[in-house]
Amino acid sequence: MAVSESATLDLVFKALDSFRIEIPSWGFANTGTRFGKFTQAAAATSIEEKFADGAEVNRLTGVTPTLALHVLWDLPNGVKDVPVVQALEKKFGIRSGSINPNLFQDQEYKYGSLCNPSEPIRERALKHMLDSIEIGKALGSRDISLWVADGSNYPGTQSIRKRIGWLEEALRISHEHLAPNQRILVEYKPFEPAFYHTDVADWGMSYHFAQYAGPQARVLVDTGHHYTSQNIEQIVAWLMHTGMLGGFHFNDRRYADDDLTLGSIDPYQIFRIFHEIHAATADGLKLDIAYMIDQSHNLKGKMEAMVQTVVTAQELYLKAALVDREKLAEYQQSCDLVAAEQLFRGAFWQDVRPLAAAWREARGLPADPLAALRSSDYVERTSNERRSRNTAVSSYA
Ligand code: RM4
Ligand code: MN
Ligand code: MN
Repeated sequence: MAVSESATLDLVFKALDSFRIEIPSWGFANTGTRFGKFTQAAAATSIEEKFADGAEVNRLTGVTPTLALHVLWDLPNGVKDVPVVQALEKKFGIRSGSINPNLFQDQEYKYGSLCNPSEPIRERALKHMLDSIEIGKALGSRDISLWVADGSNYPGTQSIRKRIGWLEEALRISHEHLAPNQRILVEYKPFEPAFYHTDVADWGMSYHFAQYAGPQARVLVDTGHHYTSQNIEQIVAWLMHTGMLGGFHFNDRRYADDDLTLGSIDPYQIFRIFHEIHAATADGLKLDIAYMIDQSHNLKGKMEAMVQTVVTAQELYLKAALVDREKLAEYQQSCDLVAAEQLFRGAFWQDVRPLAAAWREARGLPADPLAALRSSDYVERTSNERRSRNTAVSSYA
């Protein structure tokens, strides 16, 4: 093997060994659009089945050792459900990942949760935050991943500024309850379910709230939560520069929060984000980034979509790791635009699939996890087991 080839393999192994990505429990359950749900026979109908599916994705890919949990969907009895989850961790060999408070589906939250004008409702929402933090502590999970669905639909109907103050206060109190290893990640989203204003609409607002909360709070970037053609890698660069990048919710989008599978519309964008991260790491920035998938698949098979996503994430992470950053820095310095762009895009165009397969084989994993899933009987078996429980269809009206 030529020296440069073995140097490349070294780089590939280092990059893939260091990459882990969290999968969401809700990616395995029946979901849909606001017009209806389309059920799948193999969809997980319980927390146990979500753990089983998550463990199978980890068995096939080797890089998804944690499962993100949504409190009301997965721990409907709050902290009391922790032993159930711990038993499943043991049984299936994967751990609980980020804890996602659920502040959007209770009737009380019609006009908001932590930003609701009613003090008792805000207190109820805060209590849910504190319960979520306790769940995180009990499960030994680090991140509380907070998405606040609050906002308003009609101009003049809410005090935007009062609501900022209420959220600041809730985050400050929540932060006081964190264990030393815990973090709060503040997610932003420009619209939906509120369409006139959302209380945490963009990264600047998340940044402010995270800073206000305290030193263990960071910003969470959900790639689906941006307006069309927004430069997400620039946001990522800013958050790394200021030490405020906490993690990602990965998915792809054509319009907004479509939750399409990662890289299905614009793989180059994810490559560009990973490039910023590799470059910052090489420049010595201390980063602690939680890579998480936030997708719900209602057209593709859930297991297939998840495995496809994990493999795509690895490939894009790897392509970005292979950018010759020293050369690129020279071209950037001398403003040789064409050379810089050719080098950058050249890394994106490389077919890294054989390299990823070589890494998997060396690590005792299936060389092609998606093919391995398709040739296994996992989906057929779980379809047969779960079919009778997957018949309920809910409608929009
Ligand atoms: C939101 C947001 C949150 C996710 C919910 C289900 O749009 O992305 O992270 O928990 O969807
Ligand atoms: Mn999200
Ligand atoms: Mn979303």
